[in-house]
Amino acid sequence: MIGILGAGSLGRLWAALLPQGQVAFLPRPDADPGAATLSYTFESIRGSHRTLALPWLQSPDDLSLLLVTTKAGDTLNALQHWLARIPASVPIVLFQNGLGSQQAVANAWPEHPILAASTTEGANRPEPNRVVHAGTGETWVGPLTPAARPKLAGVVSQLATTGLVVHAEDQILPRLWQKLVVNAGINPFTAILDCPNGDILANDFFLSHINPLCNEIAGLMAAEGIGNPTPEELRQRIETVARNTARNTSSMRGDILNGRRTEIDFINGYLVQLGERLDIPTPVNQLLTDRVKQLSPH
Ligand code: NAD
Ligand code: KPL
Repeated sequence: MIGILGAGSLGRLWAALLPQGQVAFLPRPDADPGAATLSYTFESIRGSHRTLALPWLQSPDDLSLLLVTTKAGDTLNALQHWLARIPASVPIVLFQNGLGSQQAVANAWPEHPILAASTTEGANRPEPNRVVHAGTGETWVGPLTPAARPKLAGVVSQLATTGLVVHAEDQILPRLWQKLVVNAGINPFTAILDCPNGDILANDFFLSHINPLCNEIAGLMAAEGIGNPTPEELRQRIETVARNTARNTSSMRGDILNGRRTEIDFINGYLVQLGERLDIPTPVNQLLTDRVKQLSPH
């Protein structure tokens, strides 16, 4: 059985596309113990609809793979509740955006096969029981702990049964950084300016902060040995994604509009903490983190 911890937009997307009968959700500790299944309507990328009723996991012993699709800030707690009961051989794939939560999980359970995924699939939940596969992309999966290395090929083939494009990636950290750069350069601006992704590009606040932001990130990447991109290359990458997703509401703006906690601590906030460890000043990341925190509940 493939377990999914975090029955939100992304978790329900994978659950809808994995072979039915082989997938179950792990309940929240506060879940209604009486509910036998989780029902929702799934709208595919081609616009077709189907209604699903997926079971809650009966026993952790049944798990062959666990996908963790909680938000970054919930992941450690959510896993803490389950990990003592999950057989130590079960691969655990972390789907969180940003950085920091993945390392925290790998450090807490170094003997487990822990993997991280970076995905450009997009899913949202316009109503509580309606999940939309809004954009299709690619998913890279790679090991975080030594025990995950021999599991990588098997995990990738299980995920590929969805029909989504899934790649094995030995060096997952640089992949996670690539997404982090894009999220750090788009998400806080859209949240602060309360605008769709594309609208940041002509805004004075973005224009006055993007170069110093990219300088900070390039300095951190060089110090961490994550390639050696120039600030200009980072800016181009950020602006290309903002143009390609111009009408999107970013996940961070969406969180603020819905009164939810954002993932800022794992995006620009992670870069601030890394800067403190490496003695590299990060005033723009700090400013963006502070401004987003003023807007969201913590
Ligand atoms: P979401 O808020 O829709 O889903 C998270 C789910 O986790 C919620 O249903 C919540 O109830 C559940 N949860 C929280 N604590 C839990 C616990 N202790 N036990 C069990 N469940 C718990 O978020 P999402 O959009 O699905 O995103 C999940 C992660 O995936 C985020 O880190 C996000 O950045 C990343 N991501 C999302 C997408 C996407 O398209 N939605 C794409 C790429 C990456
Ligand atoms: O990943 C995203 C997000 O919203 O978190 C981007 C790439 C900015 C697309 O909206």
